[in-house]
Amino acid sequence: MTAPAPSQVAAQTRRRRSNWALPLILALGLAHGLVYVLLFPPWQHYDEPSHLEYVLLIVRRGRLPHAGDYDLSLRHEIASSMVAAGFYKGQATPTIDFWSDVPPGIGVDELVHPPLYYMLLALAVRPFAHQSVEVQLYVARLCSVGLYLVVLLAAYKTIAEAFPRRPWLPSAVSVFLALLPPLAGRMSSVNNDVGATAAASLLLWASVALAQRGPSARKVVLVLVLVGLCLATKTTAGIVALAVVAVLAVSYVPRRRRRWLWVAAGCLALGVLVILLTRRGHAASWYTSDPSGASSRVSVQTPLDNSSFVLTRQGAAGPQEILQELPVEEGRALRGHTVTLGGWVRAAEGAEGAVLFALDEGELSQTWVVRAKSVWELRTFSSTISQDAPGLALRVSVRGLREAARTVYLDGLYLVDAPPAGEEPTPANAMASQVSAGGRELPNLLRNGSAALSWPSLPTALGNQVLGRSSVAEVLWSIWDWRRTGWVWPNEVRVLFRSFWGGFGWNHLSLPGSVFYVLSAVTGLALAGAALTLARHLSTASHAPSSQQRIWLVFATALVVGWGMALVRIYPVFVTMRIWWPVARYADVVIVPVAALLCGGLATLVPRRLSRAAGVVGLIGLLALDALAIGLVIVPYYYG
Ligand SMILES: [Ca+2]
Repeated sequence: MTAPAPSQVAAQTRRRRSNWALPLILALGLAHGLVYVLLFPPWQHYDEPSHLEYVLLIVRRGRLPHAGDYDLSLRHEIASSMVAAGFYKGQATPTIDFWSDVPPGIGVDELVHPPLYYMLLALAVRPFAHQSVEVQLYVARLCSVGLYLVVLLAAYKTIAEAFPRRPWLPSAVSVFLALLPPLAGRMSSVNNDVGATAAASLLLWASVALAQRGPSARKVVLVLVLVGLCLATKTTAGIVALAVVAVLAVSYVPRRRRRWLWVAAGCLALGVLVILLTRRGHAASWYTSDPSGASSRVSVQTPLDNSSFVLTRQGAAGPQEILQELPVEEGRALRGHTVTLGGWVRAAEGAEGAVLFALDEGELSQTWVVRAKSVWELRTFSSTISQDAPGLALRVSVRGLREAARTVYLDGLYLVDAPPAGEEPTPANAMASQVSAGGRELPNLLRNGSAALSWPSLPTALGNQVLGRSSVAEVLWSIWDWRRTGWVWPNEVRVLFRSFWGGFGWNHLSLPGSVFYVLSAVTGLALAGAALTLARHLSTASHAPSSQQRIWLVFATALVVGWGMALVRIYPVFVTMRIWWPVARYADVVIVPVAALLCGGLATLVPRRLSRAAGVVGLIGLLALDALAIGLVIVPYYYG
């Protein structure tokens, strides 16, 4: 008989340790999750009322609801419970009219989401269907806590599989996830992000196991089933899953053939680029959401040149509305000023009718309806901008207008920082970059007022796909329009950072500002450590087994896609409409790689002999963060 090899002994020790570590961590997560279930009064998480409404519609009807669906009595129950639970603390409380057929508002419609998470909760809530909506809410929250435990289990197993030479890392990562206060808050709420996080974490576990041990029919089927599960839960999880599986699949293409794959991918990218750059239908700097494939720009002879904007009532041959927002500081510089705006207007032969000009200043909007005739006419309006305008946008539209023009052409659209003079201001050149008014030339504050320039446009089927709240085309244009939108980045990164470490409820509760200085330092160190590990890994990458490289690839793909999607959600940026600052919850689907990055990164910086002490410090730090969150933020706000 031979003695077991040292590696086998180590593996046995690890197994023995994991035997008690994992149940303990799950118990910790359960206890923490339950504390957060009880800590938050009903409806106090992101869109919790409308997420629960989805569940209860399934329970009451025994079938899936469709977008825009509602049950009047259910709405009344939820809305009155919100009032009773102090939902409108610090704001005007709406009165619920029980005799009205119009359902009271309880938040944004969630019925557009895939149903899997809601179906799961409906199964659990069904036995309590005769109880009050609050009881049903708490039952649903308990299901979410169950999914929280799934995430902790998946995290432990994923990291154990991925980094067998770091036996302490699975515990560190899963304890971090079990104790991170905002995550415990979100994972104990009713929200499909909870289901998405669980589904995506399971998929990452299966993908890492496949990468580590090599593919087998059973593993491949499991991964594909989990991709389906992600897609059926939430788009964010589905996109991460598809990206991870695609990258994993490519990594199994033999090296020689992979070169051809790169060539093919390069050709495809080039093709897409050519299509983007040649399909230049849309007028640059002008936004339209309907239908984004229909061009806002046509060749029509105008008083200035032969490029014209076009609007059509049906939105078939052209959009129904175009809009341009000034860069924030330019719009705000006009506060209190009287501006003059206008442009050339003509309807197509036999398509005469109304067209609306609007100057949007956030809540306020100044509008003018004019009749477009079959000859070119110059229209001029003026308005004084309010002192508190958040920004300024010009909109021209036939949408929803009575007797709207069927097809209307526009050119030389302008906005100048001057009150109307005696003589009508006129675009002074073909580009409409200058406007002559009262014997002088003023700069046109609108870009591309003559529709002379164009933006790349997408095929309608792709451009009209909805990403979050807006179309793919709008998102791409606004990224392209970085001069106007680039200012959001520093603020956006700050919002993501703060909501990750210390945002609660609807992100209306936050840890005190000073705590974030410490957290910035911790995050900075962790990222530096992770970068160091990555550099070391890359310098020895050719020696590393390919399974290890695949695991890095899976994690890197998940991180880039998960956080990339969260960042892109800010687009399109219009200060004259509401800006929805994306919060860290949108990246929860990749919370396991994030925790691995932070814990692993910090550990890299600690000498091996101090690692146990560092672990204890980390644990104390997390408990302190939790104590601060509960004692300084959550309890004083709800129970103070
Ligand atoms: Ca023109």
